[in-house]
Amino acid sequence: MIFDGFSHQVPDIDPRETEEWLDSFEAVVDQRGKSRARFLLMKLLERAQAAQVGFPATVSTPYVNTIPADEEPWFPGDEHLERRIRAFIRWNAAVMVTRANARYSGIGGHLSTYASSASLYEVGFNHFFHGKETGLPGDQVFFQGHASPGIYARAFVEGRLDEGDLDRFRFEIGGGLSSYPHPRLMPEFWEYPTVSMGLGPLSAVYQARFNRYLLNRRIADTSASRVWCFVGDGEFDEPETRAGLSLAAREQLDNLVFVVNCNLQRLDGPVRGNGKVIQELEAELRGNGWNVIKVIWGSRWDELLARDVDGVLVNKMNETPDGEFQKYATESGAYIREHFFGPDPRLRALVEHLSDEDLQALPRGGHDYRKLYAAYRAATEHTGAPTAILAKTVKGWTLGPEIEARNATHQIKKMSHAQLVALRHRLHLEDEIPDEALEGDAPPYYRPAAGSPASQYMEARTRVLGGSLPQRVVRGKGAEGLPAPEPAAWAEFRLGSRGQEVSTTMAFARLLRNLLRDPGVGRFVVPIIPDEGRTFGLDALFSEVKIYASGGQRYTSVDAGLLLQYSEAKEGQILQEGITEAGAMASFTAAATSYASLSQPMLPFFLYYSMFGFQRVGDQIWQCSDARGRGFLLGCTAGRTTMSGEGLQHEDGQSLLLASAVPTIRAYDPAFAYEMAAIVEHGIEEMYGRDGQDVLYYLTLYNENYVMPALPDGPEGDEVRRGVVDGIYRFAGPAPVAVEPNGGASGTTDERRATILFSGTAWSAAMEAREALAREWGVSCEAWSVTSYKALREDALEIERWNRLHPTAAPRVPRVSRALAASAGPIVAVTDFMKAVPDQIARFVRQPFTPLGTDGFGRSDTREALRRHFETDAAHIVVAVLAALATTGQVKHTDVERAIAEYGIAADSPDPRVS
Ligand SMILES: Cc1ncc(C[n+]2csc(CCOP(=O)(O)OP(=O)(O)O)c2C)c(N)n1
Ligand SMILES: [Mg+2]
Repeated sequence: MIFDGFSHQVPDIDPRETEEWLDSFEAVVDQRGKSRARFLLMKLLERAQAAQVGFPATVSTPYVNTIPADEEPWFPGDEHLERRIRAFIRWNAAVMVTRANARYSGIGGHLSTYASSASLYEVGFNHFFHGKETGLPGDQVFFQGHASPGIYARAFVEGRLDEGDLDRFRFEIGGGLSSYPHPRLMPEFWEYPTVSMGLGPLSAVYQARFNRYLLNRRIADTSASRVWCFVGDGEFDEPETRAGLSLAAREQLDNLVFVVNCNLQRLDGPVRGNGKVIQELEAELRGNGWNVIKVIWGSRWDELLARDVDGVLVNKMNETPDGEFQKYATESGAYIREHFFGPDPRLRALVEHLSDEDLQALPRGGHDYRKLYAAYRAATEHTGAPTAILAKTVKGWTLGPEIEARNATHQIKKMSHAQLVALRHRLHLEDEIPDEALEGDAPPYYRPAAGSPASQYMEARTRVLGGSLPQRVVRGKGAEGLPAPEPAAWAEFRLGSRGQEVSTTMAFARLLRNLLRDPGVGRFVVPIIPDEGRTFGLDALFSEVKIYASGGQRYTSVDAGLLLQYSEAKEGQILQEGITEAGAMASFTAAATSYASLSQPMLPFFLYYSMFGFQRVGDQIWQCSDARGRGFLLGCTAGRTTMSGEGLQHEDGQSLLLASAVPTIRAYDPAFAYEMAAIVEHGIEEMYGRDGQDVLYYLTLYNENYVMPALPDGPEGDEVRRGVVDGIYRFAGPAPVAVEPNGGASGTTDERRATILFSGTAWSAAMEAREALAREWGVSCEAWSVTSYKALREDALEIERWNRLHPTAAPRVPRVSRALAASAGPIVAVTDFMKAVPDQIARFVRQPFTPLGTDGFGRSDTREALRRHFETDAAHIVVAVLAALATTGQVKHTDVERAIAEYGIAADSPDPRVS
């Protein structure tokens, strides 16, 4: 009981009156039973609400429809035609999957998810979903991924797809219809990838929030747009599905509707066999402040409920677990009469006038078009909170007794001849599908003729609603609408930090400020932070561009009056998400795809602790990439040894490796401010320049302070900048070697050459080693900055492939091989990330290659101790260079041993990867 003990905290100003109320309540419980007591309490609460007596929300209501039958609105559509259209779509969806699996057994597809939700979609398509042809952004609809066959089937019936398209469902190579919603594969159709359970609902919440953000900032008119998100009841178990619920209510997102397809089943079996998923979700959503509309029973139950004067029917509904309801969906009317209505004579009497067939046909609310219309209408009229429609359905509905509500239904991918004949009968399609057409492997599709009443009706509805969905449109692609920043934004980074010690994170914060101040692009920049703004030096922006707060700042900030104050505003620009990388990533995706979804290019920068990016929200990054997002991910406090004082869970040495798996990520590990600035400048140009590419940039940013070098002047500087973007450039040429090498290392200095590659903060150890090698060991090293191993590897793989497929043409040379062709001696590559990061290029250089990196769990200590531990400090670089030279005889093995001893390296200490 949530109020247990609660009233003791409040003074009782009239104990006698209290006693009287409690006594009468107890009398009701004793004499009339618990149901009656519950009913009276509900009535009281309703009265309290009507009288505006504030009271915490009750989170649970009886297991009946939220909208009473007598409050249902008039249905404005043509019910008969809509039923016919639904039948056509149902048929085509089932046939499409069946044909695909006849052609290639195992190609997959789903029959029963859409079969359960056809009415949920159709009421939306016919009456609520706004398209994009009015010039406004329209509605954003997130479809359940596994319902895709039905969405294609509708597009076919509308004439947007043809039979050839449907026959290539899941044959994606060469452009067939994609298994699930993938904008990457079908960029003119799907907008939102949803199939990784939970990501759709999370994205939908933040999309609705982003629509409000753009509206409040007066950047795009999203006032007429609504976000519809179709969610499975099983999908609700994903933490991501639940992750955005409270934000949606807090932000009063009445532009958001969740339609939860409560077919009571997931893949393996019931979602809550022993419980009631609808009741559970109702409580959770109401508890979070959502408006919840339950659509549990179809119209034919209305009459029974009206006659349920003593509440036995509602009681039975309340008490029956989902597992039983699932069973009833597969059983005969006689079984239902016996087991559901049977045990209680009053209940049995209630359905005496109904035949067994009638009982079996008592439908669930999610298949009742009028009930659904009423719910959608109420959802669109509700203000001040998001709405969730909990619609009870049967998984596999209409597909026949072998499929409907069976535990295996999710996996059934084919219908037999007999099952198709039964489906045709159930859908009343005998006139449309002749018997002979059902012989053989390829049951026919059906599309109403152009000009037929069904076709005209669909066209008219689509016209009224502003165009068909789903549809992905990119208007004003590229630079239109997003001006390039002025040169002043970048200028200072070419000069270096002029003696001042700064970090790349600080430099980035400055660059972000410059971009925000840019007269053209500034207002389209979206800084996104999950509660680490201060850590990354962004707190100055709080007062400058303000934190977005839909209701403005309703309190006096504790630091009001100070120069740097925590300022929230309705037109604030920063999305301060709080501690939710998942939420922040969903915001990022909304902003990164806004050039398409809302025809409004935006420039998002999402800054986070690098460890909590690819590792924590990797699937969302993949989703953003699928959605063709454009924007910048900034992995701050990067490196396994650079951020001292955190530890195993914080010290990131793998994000660059994880990033290497995402095809559209450009991953960079800059060492200096001018590198970072050149990368961002190029990224903006690549995303929103002449031929706008759907790419995401990932930059690691460190918090180690050092003097940032200046970019060389003139053409040399231009070449460096090109190298930075391409992934590699020479930072320092061969070091002059002392004539008398200290310690008498053997061999001539001519032979003792080596190349050190560094990235990010590893630059300082690399340069220190280069100096020591020249001064003490007679080895002349050049040093290269590798800003992107990923870019170099991708280029090399592309060229390798080209060479393989063009055997008689002159072979091409990968960029990295060309760059390092003239570099002498072995290569030692040092990074603050795992060794696998530099290893990405090892195959493409001719020199012996030694990576030094930070494999293993991170830990807290000083940078020096950590770099010694992970063997990436200058001493280890020196030893690695000498050891590599020793294998070719330029250095004696005993000299390497001497170096190990001189630097105090414990040769037999455990490998840091496993220690
Ligand atoms: C993250 C993730 N885990 C697992 C799956 C595999 N999967 C696909 S559909 C499904 C069951 C879906 O059940 P529900 O959400 O109730 O949808 P329904 O088909 O019943 O409408 C599962 C487990 C997935 N797609 N994504
Ligand atoms: Mg389900």
